[in-house]
Amino acid sequence: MRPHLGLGLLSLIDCLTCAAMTAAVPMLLGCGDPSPTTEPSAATPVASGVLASAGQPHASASDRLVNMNDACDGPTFNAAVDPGTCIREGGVIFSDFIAQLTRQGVAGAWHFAPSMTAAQLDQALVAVNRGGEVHTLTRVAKFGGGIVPPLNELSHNPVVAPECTTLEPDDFVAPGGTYRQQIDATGPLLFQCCIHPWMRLTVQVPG
Ligand SMILES: [Cu+2]
Repeated sequence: MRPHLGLGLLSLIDCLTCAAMTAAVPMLLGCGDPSPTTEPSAATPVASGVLASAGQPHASASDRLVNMNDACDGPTFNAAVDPGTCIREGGVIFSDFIAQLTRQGVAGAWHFAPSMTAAQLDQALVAVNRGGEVHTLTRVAKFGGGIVPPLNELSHNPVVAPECTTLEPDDFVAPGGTYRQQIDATGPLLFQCCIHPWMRLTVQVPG
């Protein structure tokens, strides 16, 4: 019955991570009341224009939609990690999530859809969080670990992606939230979730 140790550890470190970032990130991994971090609307230019890139927020019919998916089971995730970690029910229970990660290095229901796409310069990626947990869509030079050490370990991502260490509050996309990322470079662009580092997206942008 070792899950207890594992869950306790995850919960502890998760909460430490959370506490450490609380000053800069009011709502994070479920340590606070969930509230949408990014709620773009026609009247509100997307705050995430402030992202890494200097590109301007730019609504377009040709935006590339990316779904952020997960299958967390609220009751078990909230009990194991923190209340508010997961707002959905009826998915993968926490111990199965950990078991999948332990066995495969990924929990497949936690993914971006699509995981590969193509886009043109000047288009934008629009990520919509369809899951029950917070996710990020963070552009990285190289895929790596995120901000939750136990998940890095279980997913075999020991080297933290530097970009995951400089996240801004609006990089965290709450369930139901939306996040916009302007495409401002060519080549294969890599994006990952800085919480669940096996959630990855590659965008091919021709020159
Ligand atoms: Cu995630």
